[in-house]
Amino acid sequence: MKNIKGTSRRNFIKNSAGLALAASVFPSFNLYANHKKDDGGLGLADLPDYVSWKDRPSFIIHSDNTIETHRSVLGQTVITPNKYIYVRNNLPSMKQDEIDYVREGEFKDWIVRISGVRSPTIFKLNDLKKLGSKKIVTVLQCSGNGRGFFGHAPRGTQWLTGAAACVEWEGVPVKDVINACGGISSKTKFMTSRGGETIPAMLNPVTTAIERSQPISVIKHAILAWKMNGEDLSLAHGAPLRLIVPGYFGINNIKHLARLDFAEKESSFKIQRDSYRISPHGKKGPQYPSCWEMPVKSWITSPYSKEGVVPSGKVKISGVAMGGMHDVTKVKVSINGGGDWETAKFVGEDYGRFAWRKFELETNLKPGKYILSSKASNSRWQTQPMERMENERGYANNSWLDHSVTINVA
Ligand SMILES: Nc1nc2c(c(=O)[nH]1)N[C@H]1C(S)=C(S)[C@@H](COP(=O)(O)O)O[C@H]1N2
Ligand SMILES: [Mo]
Repeated sequence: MKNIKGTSRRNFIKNSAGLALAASVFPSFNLYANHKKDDGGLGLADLPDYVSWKDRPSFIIHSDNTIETHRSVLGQTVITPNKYIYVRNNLPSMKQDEIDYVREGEFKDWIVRISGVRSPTIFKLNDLKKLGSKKIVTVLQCSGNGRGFFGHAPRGTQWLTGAAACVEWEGVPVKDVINACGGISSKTKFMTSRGGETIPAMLNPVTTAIERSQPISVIKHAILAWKMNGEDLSLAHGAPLRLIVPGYFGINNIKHLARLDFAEKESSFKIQRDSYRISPHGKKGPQYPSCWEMPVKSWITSPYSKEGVVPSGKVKISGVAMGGMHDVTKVKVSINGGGDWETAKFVGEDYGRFAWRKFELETNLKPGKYILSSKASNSRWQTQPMERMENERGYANNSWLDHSVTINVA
């Protein structure tokens, strides 16, 4: 059996100081064996101001714009409370004064330009809200979640399991917006959305702006959301309006939504054309698949490092499982690195196919070392693979082996 990935020399050098400190605080720090980037919420850095309202101990801070939720924090509840939700910004998050600047303009409100429809329209947020609203629960997950387990240290944030959350959104269905604009042509193949971040004048928007396209089929479920878990969207998560494309990777869920377009072609902006492509090592370009639909995936959230050594006897193994585009129907758990599998039971609420579910398996463990793994399947018989799909930028990792955890039972 293949060993769970060790840490590259590069990461080791970067993190050895934090590790030494961590080891002195948690004597059982060896549980972090394959998670060396995890500072365990020890407070090695402060949260940046725009997310200072979040719960610091629950995060691994990779940078001001890449903040990951600790493994053991997810799955305590099905829906992830806002203060525990990861943050990822390609461009710095919009500031309140930038949003106010739009609001103080001609329309006296946040505006979204809808084009590629029969009657192109500039909507004020307040008027959008009058078109109707619905709630939907989805998994929000960065395409690079699990990148830290790849063997070739792909460029980008070394996310482990915590660039993911399960969130209830509230907003207007995109279909209702299209109808209010007189509909779209039958030739339409893509929906393209753009974030409202101010692009400095010396930069070319084509290479810097956040603009993403998805196949037009996404309008079946997509919404323009202004609420996240019952609260108005925060600056960090895309105030005041955000596109939600259920089942699609995080990057398609455009924050600070400023434009929505319908067209025959996908966007030619760099972030759509060249970035977020699942390409073989050393290759890139628009001919490779875009980070769109998320695959079936699960991972164990407890028992995990924070508890230190796990007492022997009855142990409850739990985690989260998502079906991608289809309902998650089954999760199997192994305590011996994938040698034998037992079916876990789902617990907690079922919020539908785009949410994740919590699973649990109770078992008796004698003292020793165990490799815990989980493997999910969905209603289309798609099952989490043992191996990740190798790719240059380390996207879409759903390997059960990579996401396994080692525990010491005493
Ligand atoms: N406007 C805008 N939308 C964006 C981004 C961004 O930088 N700007 N980042 C994307 C990426 S890569 C991810 S993973 C998610 C992160 O959402 P969160 O910060 O609310 O967790 O937002 C996506 N939407
Ligand atoms: Mo992302």
